[in-house]
Amino acid sequence: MNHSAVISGVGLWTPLHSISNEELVASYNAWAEQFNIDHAQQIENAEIEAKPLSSAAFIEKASGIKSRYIYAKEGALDIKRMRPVLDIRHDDQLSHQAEMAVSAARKALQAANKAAADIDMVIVSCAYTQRSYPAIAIEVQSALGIDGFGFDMLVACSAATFGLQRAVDAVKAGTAKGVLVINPELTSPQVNYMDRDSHFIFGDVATAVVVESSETCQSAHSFDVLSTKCITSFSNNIRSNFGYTTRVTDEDPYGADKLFHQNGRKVFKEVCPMAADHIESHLKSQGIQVSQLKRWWLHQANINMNLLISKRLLGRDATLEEAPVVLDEYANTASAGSIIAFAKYHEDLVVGDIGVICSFGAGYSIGSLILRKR
Ligand code: CO8
Repeated sequence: MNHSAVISGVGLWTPLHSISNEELVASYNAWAEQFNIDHAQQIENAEIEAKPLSSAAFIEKASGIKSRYIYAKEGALDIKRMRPVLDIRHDDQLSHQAEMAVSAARKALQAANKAAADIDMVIVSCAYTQRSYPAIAIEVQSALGIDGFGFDMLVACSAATFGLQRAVDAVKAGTAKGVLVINPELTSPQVNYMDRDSHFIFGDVATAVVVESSETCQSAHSFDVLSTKCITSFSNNIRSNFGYTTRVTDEDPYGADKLFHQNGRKVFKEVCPMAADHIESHLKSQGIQVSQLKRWWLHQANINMNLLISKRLLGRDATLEEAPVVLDEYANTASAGSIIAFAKYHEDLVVGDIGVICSFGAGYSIGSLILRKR
C-alpha cells in the first residue's frame, strides 16, 4: 500500500493515411454542389436548405487544423459514400481498434523498458469502442500476452486523463503493479463528412501510457504523478446518439444525430473558463503556481481554445514551447490529443520540471494530472 505512481513510458501510433484541409473541402464541396442540384426544386420551394460550401481557409483560421490522419481513407472522400470503408474482421481476427491499441501499447512498453509480464492491468479508454463486449482491453491484453485484467472506459475527450487517474490510483493502492492506459481513437466512422460545421474536426490515432510504481521504474524519461483531478458537468452541447437501442426504437441508424454533433460556439464559451479554473484550482491544491509550469500538454481541440485558456492563466499567450500544438497535423483526436503532445514533447524537460496534462470535452468532462520530471 501507499506506493508512489510514475508515468514511465508513452507510445504514439499514427495511421498511414492523412487528409489535408484542401482534399477534405474539395470532396465536401463537390458533394454539397451535387446535393443542391439534386434537390434544386425542394430548395427553391424552401422545403430544405441548400448546403453551404466549406472553406480550407475558414477551417485553419477557426481551429488551427491543417490536416488529419485517417485509419482507412478509402470512401471518406467519395461523394457517393462520404464515410470510410473498413474491412470486416471476423471474430477470430484482431479488431481494428485492438490493432491500433496494440501498436501504441508496444511503443509505450518499449519506452518504459517493460515487458508484458510487468503489466497486470489494461485500460482501453477512448470516445467509442467498436463493440460492447468482449472489452477491447481484454482483446489487447490477450494479443500482448498480459496476465491480469482489462476493461474499457468511455469518457469522450477526457478518456485518457480519467483512465490515467484509475491507473494511478490502482498503482498507489497496490491493486496493480503496472498499468497500460491505451487510447485507440478511431473517430472517423463517427465523423459526419456531410456536415461542414464538423467535417474537419477529427482524426484517428492511438496513444498509450505505462503507469507503474516508482520502485520498479527503469525508464530514461519518467515522471512522478504528483496529483490527478477529474470533474464532470452534464451538457448536451456535444453529443452522439449512436447506441445499441437504435434497433428497437426504429430510428435511422445513419441519422445525423447518431454521429458527432455539437454547438461549437457554446462549447468554446463554456469549456474554456471551466478548463482554466480546473487547472488553476488543481495547481493551487498542490501549492504550485501557474508560473512554475514548464509545460502544458493540453487537449487538442482548437488552437484558439488553448490560447484562451493559457492567456487566462498566464496573462499572455503561451509559447509553443510551453504549450505544444499538434492539432495542425493531427486535428482533434478526442482523448489522445494531450497524450500526443506529451509523447512528442517531454524528453527535453529536466529533473524537477513540472508540467500538466489537461483534457476537456464532451460530458462535459475535464481531467488533469500534475507531473514532475524524475
Ligand atoms: N467552412 C466555412 N464556413 C464555415 C464552416 C466551414 N467548414 N463551418 C462553419 N462555418 C461558418 C458557420 O456556419 C458560421 O456562419 P454564420 O456566421 O453565418 O453563422 C461561421 O462560419 C462561423 O462559425 P462558428 O461561429 O461556428 O465558427 P467558430 O469560429 O466558432 O469555429 C469551431 C467553429 C471550430 C467548431 C469552434 O466553435 C470550436 O472549436 N468550438 C469548440 C469545439 C470543441 O472543442 N468541441 C469539443 C468536441 S470534441 C469532444 O468533446 C469529443 C467528442 C468525442 C469524439 C467524437 C469523434 C467523432
